[in-house]
Amino acid sequence: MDMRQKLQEIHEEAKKRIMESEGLDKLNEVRVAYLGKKGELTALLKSMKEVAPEDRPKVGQLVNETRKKIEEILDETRTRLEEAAREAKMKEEVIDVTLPAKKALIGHRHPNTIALEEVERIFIGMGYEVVEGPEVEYADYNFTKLNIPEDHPARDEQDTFFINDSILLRSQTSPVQARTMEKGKLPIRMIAPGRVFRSDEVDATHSPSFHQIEGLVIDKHITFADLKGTLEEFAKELFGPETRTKFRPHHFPFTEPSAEVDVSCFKCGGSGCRFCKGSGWIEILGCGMVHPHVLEMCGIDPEEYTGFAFGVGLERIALLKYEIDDMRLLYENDVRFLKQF
Ligand code: 2NL
Repeated sequence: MDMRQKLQEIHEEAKKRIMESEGLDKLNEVRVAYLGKKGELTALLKSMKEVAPEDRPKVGQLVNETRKKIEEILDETRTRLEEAAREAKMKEEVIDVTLPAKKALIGHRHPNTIALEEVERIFIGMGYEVVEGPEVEYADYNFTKLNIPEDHPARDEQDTFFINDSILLRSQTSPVQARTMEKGKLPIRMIAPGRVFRSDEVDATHSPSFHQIEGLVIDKHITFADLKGTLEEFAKELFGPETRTKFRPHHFPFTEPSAEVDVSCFKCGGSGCRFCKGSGWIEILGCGMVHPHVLEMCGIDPEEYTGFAFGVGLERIALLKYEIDDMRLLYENDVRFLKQF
């Protein structure tokens, strides 16, 4: 058979098979079949000895040309197939940026924390220190040094969680202040925030564990006027500049005289509403001049120094400020509740 015709046939056939190749693997098979060591073109070159010597250069050139042509189509097709494969892969990996993102649930500061930080900010602004102390206390610091004698009803098992005769879960944060006074570094301007415990039934306004912030100022010449001015300023900062305060006589064993403080209702301004139960006033704290006996028991000379103290329920402030009607909501830590403040 004519060499030229044979080569033409191989070329046509190879071209057809290349065009029909569906992937890079198939294409490689075709390349091996025609251009490989045992491929058709190689076989043809080997059969050159059958060609007349004078025709050999011409035939050799033809074989090489055919080889080149086949290589060209192979290259083109490989590029095309690679491109197609790349595009298919891209399509598969495409990111749908319109898909809604997974919502990341973030935590939230507790209303107690927000209220505490607000109270701390106000008193730090007036030069107070924030001091903390143990939740498990000696009855001595929780009661005796605060002028609550052995037979006082506040010591009753009904109110206080005792660990044994002399150790208990503190029922107020005053022991922190008693400890500070005992250290003897005067003057004192401090607040003591923290968890306290009382054996109360749970309801909308009570819990066996809640938080208190107590304040204490001890210096020479401290008077009830200092107490009034300080707490009036505190109330204005906490509830707004229009807030008025009312000091009602009261009794605490650790202060004399003592008072309870009401603030004008920040909802109705004092005219009376559902929030203040029609009275126009809301009770927020207890206070008084530190009892001389307390000063004495804590190592301070009441002839030289006087002082005032006060106690606020943190939960009470949080409930009022954020208009929460049930204290139990503060202890559930439901994010749907917490994220509202
Ligand atoms: C209230 C009343 C009060 C104090 C706490 C106090 C502490 C020391 C000495 C004297 Cl070390 N007093 N604390 C004084 C008056 C009232 O709390 O109703 N708290 C929620």
